[in-house]
Amino acid sequence: MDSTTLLPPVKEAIEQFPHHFHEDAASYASPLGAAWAPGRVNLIGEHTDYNGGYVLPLAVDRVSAFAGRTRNDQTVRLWSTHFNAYAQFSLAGLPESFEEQREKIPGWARYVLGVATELIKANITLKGFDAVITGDVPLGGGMSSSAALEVASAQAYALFSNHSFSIGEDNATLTPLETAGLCQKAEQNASGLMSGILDQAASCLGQPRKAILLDCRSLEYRYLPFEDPGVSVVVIDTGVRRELASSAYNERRKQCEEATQRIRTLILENEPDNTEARSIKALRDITPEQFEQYKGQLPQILQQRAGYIIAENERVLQVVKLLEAGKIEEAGKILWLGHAGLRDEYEVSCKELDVLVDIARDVPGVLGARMMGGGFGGCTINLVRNEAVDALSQAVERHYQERTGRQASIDICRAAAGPSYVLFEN
Ligand code: GAF
Repeated sequence: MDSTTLLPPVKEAIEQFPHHFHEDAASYASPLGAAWAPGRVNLIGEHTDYNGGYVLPLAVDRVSAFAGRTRNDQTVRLWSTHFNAYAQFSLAGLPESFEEQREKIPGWARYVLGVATELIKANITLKGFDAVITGDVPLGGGMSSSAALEVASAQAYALFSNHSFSIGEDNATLTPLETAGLCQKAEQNASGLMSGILDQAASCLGQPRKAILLDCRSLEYRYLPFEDPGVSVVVIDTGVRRELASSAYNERRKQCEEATQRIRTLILENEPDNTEARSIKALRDITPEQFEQYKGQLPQILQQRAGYIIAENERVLQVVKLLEAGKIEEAGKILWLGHAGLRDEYEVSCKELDVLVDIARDVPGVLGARMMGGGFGGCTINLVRNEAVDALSQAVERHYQERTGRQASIDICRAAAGPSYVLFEN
């Protein structure tokens, strides 16, 4: 591969490798190689993944990248350009040694250790390697930097284990969704966030100019053309990072499970002949009509949580229909509704996210905006007519700092491919 065509973080990782790992090529078991995977945006379908519902993400043109060489032993040594720090762990003794090793390494390296652990649990043999990690997915910024890191790790293990296993569609050891599932478990074990599969699946399945409609229950997916040349996907980062976000996330997950159980019980008590109700496992299985009928018997908080999820799942299907009919303007309108639900019913927004969405609402040519990802910080996603991007950017510059005391940053993203790698000759 011509190195001039490589993505900037991949190039950077390749350039940085000799500065951080000094041994000469002869002491390694492979030539220099690089592996990378993208972050994601989610058009609609927030918090629906762990409720067995639908999501509509795209992988984006921002990646986490590894460049390195295979070692002759079972050690993994990493240098992170983001954190200016080394980390090291051993593949020997995994999965048993996972928890002990996790406590000894920094947070970012735990994802890489977590992925090794899941691969080894899946009976895959790995080799140690040295690598530099770079990336241009904003860290903790709502574009799934951690999923990008996990999926890039999986791709790096495949590459540096001399392809003892492969990731991909035809005849590969792991399909993209199997890889996503392993990376999801790695995320949960590394960070304690009981995440769904949205982020890792989007990273694994990415394709240029395509959105991915994923059914998180059946794991069936299909691609939707997403290439209106007149509309940009604009991501605006609030600059807010909240440490406690994962406990609130896990709490939402529990509330959804509780709401499901209660509604199921109510249906079974009131409709003894409704055999289908016995198979209700998640909010995904409850229709809007059933919810309307029984919601009055739920505690207020569960009513709100379940109401949001059931409506959001419907919103995904509406957006899909509208995009397929070429009605992007109408699709955009649904994003505003999604935000209102996340703010008022699911209560995972924050002042800064709400301010960004309010600012966007006042800019003509913004078709829709909403907070994206787990919430409590991170970013908003905005569908914006190209000619309105500058106006949005100016409006954010003018009003965001004044209303929040913070600085926001703006990015335009394009739908991009999933994980990949390159291996050089020497
Ligand atoms: C986070 C999680 F990791 C995802 O699984 C998903 O639940 C998302 O929040 C909310 O839609 O990114």
